[in-house]
Amino acid sequence: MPGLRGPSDYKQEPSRHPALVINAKEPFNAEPHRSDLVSSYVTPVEFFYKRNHGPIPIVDDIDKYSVSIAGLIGHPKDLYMKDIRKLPKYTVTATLQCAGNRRTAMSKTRTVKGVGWDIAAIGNAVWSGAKLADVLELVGIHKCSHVTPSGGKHVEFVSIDKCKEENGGPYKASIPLSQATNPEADVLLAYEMNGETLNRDHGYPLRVIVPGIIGARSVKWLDSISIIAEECQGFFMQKDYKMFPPSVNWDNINWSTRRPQMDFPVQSAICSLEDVNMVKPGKIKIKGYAVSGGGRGIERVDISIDGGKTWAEASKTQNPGIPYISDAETSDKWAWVLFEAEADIPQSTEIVAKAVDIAGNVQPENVEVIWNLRGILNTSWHRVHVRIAHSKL
Ligand SMILES: Nc1nc2c(c(=O)[nH]1)N[C@H]1C(S)=C(S)[C@@H](COP(=O)(O)O)O[C@H]1N2
Ligand SMILES: [Mo]
Repeated sequence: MPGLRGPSDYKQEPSRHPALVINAKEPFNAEPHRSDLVSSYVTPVEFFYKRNHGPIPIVDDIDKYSVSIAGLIGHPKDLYMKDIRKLPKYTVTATLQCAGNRRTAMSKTRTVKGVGWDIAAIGNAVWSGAKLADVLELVGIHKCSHVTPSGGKHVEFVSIDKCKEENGGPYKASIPLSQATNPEADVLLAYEMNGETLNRDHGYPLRVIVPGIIGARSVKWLDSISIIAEECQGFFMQKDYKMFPPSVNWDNINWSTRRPQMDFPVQSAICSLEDVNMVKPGKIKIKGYAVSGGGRGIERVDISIDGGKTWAEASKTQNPGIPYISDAETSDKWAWVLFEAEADIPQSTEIVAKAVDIAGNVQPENVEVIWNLRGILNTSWHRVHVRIAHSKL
């Protein structure tokens, strides 16, 4: 692709904030400290987790950069940035979460394979760009289509980065055509993040944002779009990011038995406390995030200060000054809520958070029952241990 290129080494990586916790250096995978994650509703770009599978691509000439759209359609087309910017610009606040978020805690039950993430492989940003539904209309695909006349049912996004899992080929993923062409699904080809031009780590010059599903489908550094009959056959759709039952191990795994994970379940985590914090006896603040997939709002966040025996409800917020209502038009349906509770901690204890979404889905109590060999979707109750530091009189 002229204008955009994927390097084969790590000599030209962008600079990153020194406060990030680096889980892997090459490819670069990092998350903020949990306490930095909940200091604002919108995650600052420098504190937004970075999840890469290869070296970061380079734009040599933005005027030459184009996205080709081809496959099972009548009129293939190359779209330049100016064509994409000409389409109506939409702004969507959406939380992106890596399916591997909280993997390290799952590993403690039984070893799992993958980058070890704490609880901050998640972030909430304001994304702006063109709606994919509008882009696809330019190549003759109507809004809310399930299939194109020539049998296209999926929309594949192909990048330009060199990934070792793809034997040096690019990262790719697909979503159903019905989601891609549904304006209400808010799928974007985004060129801005938090009101600024997308930076290299997050997909400059153009990335896909698919709200409400695992981050793996929001392809960065978009090079081409292909309308295909079956879902994408790439590594990250077929040999990764699938959820297996706890009985499946590396000796008996059969990848084709499971669907690629798309939607994510209800999730929450406490970010104001580390495991194990020493706190003074008395009132402490318990703050964190809660989010669910599929645009399902958060109905409730329950907090326990006795390891899950008794519970109290936390308060929830999104935008300052606007009360959060789980299914209201005024709420950001694709975004997390931040929660807060105050509690008196008389003795050393386990503090627990669990969220409930508007469908009544609740996080599972234990990680053991959802353990899976790839360590994805750890949404078990989040627990932190605090110890009381008794000052000597
Ligand atoms: N081209 C490309 N797109 C990609 C990836 C990648 O490695 N290459 N990683 C995916 C994964 S697994 C996640 S969780 C998100 C992370 O996006 P971020 O780095 O902007 O937080 O991007 C997705 N898109
Ligand atoms: Mo991910």
